[in-house]
Amino acid sequence: MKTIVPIDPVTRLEGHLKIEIEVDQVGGKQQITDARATGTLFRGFETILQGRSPEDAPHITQRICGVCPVPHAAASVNALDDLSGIEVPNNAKLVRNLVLGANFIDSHILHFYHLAALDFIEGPNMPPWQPSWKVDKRLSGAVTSVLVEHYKQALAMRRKAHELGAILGGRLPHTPAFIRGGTTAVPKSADLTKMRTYLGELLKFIRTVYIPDVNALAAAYSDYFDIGGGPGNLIAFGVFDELNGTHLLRNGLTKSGSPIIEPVDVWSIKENIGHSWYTDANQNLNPAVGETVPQYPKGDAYSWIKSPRYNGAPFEAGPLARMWVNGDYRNGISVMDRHAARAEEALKVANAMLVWVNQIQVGQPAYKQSTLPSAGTAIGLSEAPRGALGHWVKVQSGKIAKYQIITPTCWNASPMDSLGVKGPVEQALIGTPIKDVAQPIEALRVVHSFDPCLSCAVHVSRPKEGVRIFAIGGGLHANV
Ligand code: NFE
Repeated sequence: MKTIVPIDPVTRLEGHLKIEIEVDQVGGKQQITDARATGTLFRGFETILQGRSPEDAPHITQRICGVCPVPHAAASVNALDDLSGIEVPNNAKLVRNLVLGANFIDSHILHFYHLAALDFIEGPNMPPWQPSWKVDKRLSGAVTSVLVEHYKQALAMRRKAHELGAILGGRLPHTPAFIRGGTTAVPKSADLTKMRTYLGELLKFIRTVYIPDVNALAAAYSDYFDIGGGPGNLIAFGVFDELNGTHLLRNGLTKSGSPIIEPVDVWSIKENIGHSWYTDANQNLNPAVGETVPQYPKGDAYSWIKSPRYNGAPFEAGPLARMWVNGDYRNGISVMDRHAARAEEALKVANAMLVWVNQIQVGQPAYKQSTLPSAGTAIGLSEAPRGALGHWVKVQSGKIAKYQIITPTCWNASPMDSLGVKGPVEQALIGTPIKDVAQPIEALRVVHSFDPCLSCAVHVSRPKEGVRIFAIGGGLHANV
């Protein structure tokens, strides 16, 4: 007999995600036979940006999310640099890499210890860790105590990553330093010395604590190398400019986990809204001409997230996609491979940051003056910790006429498209064994492995308290 299990909200992620799973017996095994992922808030940032100065975009788009603001600044300044037709000085590339890299390290440590690990280990016997689902916790009390201790250490490490990024970012999480043409930071020798110290501490933690803990979890839950695969299509836009014109993590995509990597053609990206609460007039548009016009309710739509598709197919974005495309990690595509690739990527980025610190030329500029044309279009591609991030901007009469953003969680947690093809998280859930439908922890393990961030994927804009103008889909509602 089929059981429908709603998990609403899914906790230990940023924002509001609802998962509905259908559980049934297949070949004598109880497993997920269908799944729906719902982003339950509307993102208004595209409309907020219209009519603003393009120079505001790096600062406003960072407010999309407190976990990955720096990538939004990076994508946005990439678009504005492109619009100005300039290449920023080497020091600017390095400063941007270092601030973004600090955000990656912070985010990856956060994800493993504070968001995902508690699906596998029992937290301390007090709120907010209890009550919890008591099912399939395989690690001994002694190993669990060590991991809980590392959970606390990880908080201190995240603070260090923030402080590291703030040295040249000015402050984090939302850096004011990323501007068109470069950065506001003027690196000094003392800054570089401080950064080396922070990086030494973070590298030690990644090597001696984070990666061994992921390995310990992987050994105890090795069946999770066969659970949560999804469509097997991986996409990466490329990130961290090297001074030789390449990226530390290259641009590319692969279909069905093939080792053959193709370059990403951004014109092959379209946002399907067949099951998203947006008007059907805007079906299947490339983000360069995309629209964000809400329509709620709408037929059998079930999410505020659109469905980005590449040549019509869903793609997974994230550390595993980047590391696979780059040739650094090709063990497989699964729950545990996502954790392993994320930890390996943290090490790769931290090591590269030491090189970038040494490449900074004190006294050389980190900013190049240029003029922003009063009209034009541009694309800013980057990578956030959770995956491929794109900003598409159109400027008219010196103001933003159109702005579209596709975030990693839009790729990963997208709903079914108009052809009935489900998004990567939904596909990854199907086939997952479930021991106890009242405590479907296995589903959470699959969802969390993607590190979803619904703040990035969907947002709500809210006028002042008491203002009665907030309407979606034609209805008028009091704003309380
Ligand atoms: Ni809000 Fe984000 C990242 C972006 S995910 S965390 O990483 O962009 O959609």
